[in-house]
Amino acid sequence: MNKKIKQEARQLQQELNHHSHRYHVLDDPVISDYEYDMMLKRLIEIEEQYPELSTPDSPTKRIGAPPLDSFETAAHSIPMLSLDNAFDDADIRNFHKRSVKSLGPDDILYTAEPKLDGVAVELRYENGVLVQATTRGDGTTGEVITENVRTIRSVPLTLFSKEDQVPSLLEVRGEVIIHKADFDALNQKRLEQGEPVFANPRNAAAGSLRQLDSKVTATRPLNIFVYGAGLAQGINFKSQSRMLSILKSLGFPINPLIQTSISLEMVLSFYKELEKLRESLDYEIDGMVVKVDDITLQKALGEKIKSPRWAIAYKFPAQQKTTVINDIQVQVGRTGTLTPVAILEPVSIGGVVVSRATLHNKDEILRKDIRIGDTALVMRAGDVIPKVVQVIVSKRKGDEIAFKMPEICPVCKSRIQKLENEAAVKCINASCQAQFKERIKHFVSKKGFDIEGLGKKSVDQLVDERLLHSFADLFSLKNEILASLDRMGEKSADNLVAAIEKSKDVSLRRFIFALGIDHTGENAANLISEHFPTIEDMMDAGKEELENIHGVGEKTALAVTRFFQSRENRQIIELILASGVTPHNKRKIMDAAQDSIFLNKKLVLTGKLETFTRSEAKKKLEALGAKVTSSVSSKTDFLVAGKEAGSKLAKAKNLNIEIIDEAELNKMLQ
Ligand code: I6G
Repeated sequence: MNKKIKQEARQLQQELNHHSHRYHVLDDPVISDYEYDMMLKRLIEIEEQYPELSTPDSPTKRIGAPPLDSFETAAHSIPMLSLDNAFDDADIRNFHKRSVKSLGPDDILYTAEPKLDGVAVELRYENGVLVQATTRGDGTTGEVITENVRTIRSVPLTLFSKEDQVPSLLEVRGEVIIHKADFDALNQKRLEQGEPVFANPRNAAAGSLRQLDSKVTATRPLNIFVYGAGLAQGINFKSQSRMLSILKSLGFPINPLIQTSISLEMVLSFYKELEKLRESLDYEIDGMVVKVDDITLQKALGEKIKSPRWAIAYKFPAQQKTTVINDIQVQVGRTGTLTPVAILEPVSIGGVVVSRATLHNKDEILRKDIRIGDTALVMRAGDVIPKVVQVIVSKRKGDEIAFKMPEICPVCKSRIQKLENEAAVKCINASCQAQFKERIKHFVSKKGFDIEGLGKKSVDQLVDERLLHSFADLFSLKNEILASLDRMGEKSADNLVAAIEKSKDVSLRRFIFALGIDHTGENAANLISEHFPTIEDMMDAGKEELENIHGVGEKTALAVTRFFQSRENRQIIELILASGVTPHNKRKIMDAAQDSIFLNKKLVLTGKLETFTRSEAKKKLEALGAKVTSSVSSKTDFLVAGKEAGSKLAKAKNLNIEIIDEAELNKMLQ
């Protein structure tokens, strides 16, 4: 192998790790997804040809390794203790008093952080490279989950450190979490695929980390925040706050809400602030962790058998309450699935009144033995739909009624069917109004056409008023008719029509997702859209072609082909396209970029453009693989000079850079 290839591989690995950190940790990418994908593609090619260059810290390791038969275990160098709990301010004041009594001065400074509701892990870096990741386990010994943790994009595979400052050993501790929105999408996908749903984001994170096949873990939206260190050699931390800033500079994600070096009173007010913030955070927290900041003081306070004396968890009140199940109703979903829903005696949980809870399916009701009239423990967690945790059997009076799944659809009254190997039962009447309403809601939802102002009630109203008979009707709704509806008015009607018009510029990915085809959630829609340049290509594809797309399963392939076999569905899509909907596609853009003259070229735009705005031009050029920057340098390949171009034009001339005007640009774009 020549030296050049070796160098190229190392450089790609370093650059990709750097850009992955900018994207997943700093949320500040400086290159396009396309550029990243192209670099990764090249690295995969090299590593396939020269496997010896595929080092443990190579970004190609993010996609998973061959499956394991079982997990090995490893002892923690320093036990991962648990935390004592505090339940009110008095408990925290007592914690402070005990610390003062032991240490002397009463002006102890603390660090306070949100207590993430995830899975604790330890990451071991030797000479700056991630070599092992373990679960907390029983605190002394954990399971080795290195390959799974390598797939988490926000975990650095190598530490960001100057060569002479890399710690010879560093164990970092943190919490693996799944964001609420990602959790909802994951569960939605599992429901669509007939798999059991995860109870909460923590369970989903734990289940994902315990996969023997790391390729499965790689498909789960895991994230990490780190909060501390285990054994460390060649690096010294003076305080908790210094440790956090050093860990941040080494490339680890640190929770941005953490408060460092604060007084006891500030700790208590931060707790109140966190309680208020909790609902709006996009990940789940169940309290706050308070730590004595100075590590010399931490050492002086020491540890008990199971928990440190220098830290404590101030828990939030439980998000669970008991209430009575007044009824169990059956809701019809967009694919016809009947979902039983508990109608609850309204109860306030964490400041929100809860009156319904999902029961998922009849097997779940049987498993939990849920009956109408039962007193039940109900849980609400963030944005997740409230659910019944368990019934309190001791509160039964004997008049509770067992639930029976109806044999006909509660809305259209047609017969229902139980599908083989699935817990769900379905209304199979394709023109069931309840299904149709849900399909429209899905079509216009945020992840679909994202039509602002078209909420659930408005969809029900439009269907009830017989203004919608298919997706295509949405695009011919008229202001005057909408304005005459109850609770609408002229202004809302105009806004709605404008929002519908805006939604016509939609990605192929969203278009496919919006169609609500069975087993075709966001992920499948994305994979399919990357494969087919246009919707027409997708409509004409056979099951085999769809199945051959990596990540698309048989069920999805079958559902998609069935969907497009229907003449009615094809006609609806044709009508949608005829109304001006233009699905655009990354694959098409990537194909176009492959042979574009702008690929990897650096461009600067200056002066006034007439056929498009500066940002439109930038978008177009970037889609073709160009990098558009704001200042001219010797590295600039082209300067696009519009009318009244000034100093940039002069500089480009000076540097002998190729200058093109708007007409030429248009020609080149074509
Ligand atoms: O900062 C922390 C967050 C979460 C912790 C912690 C934790 O457990 C899940 N546990 C300990 C023992 C310490 N800090 C010191």
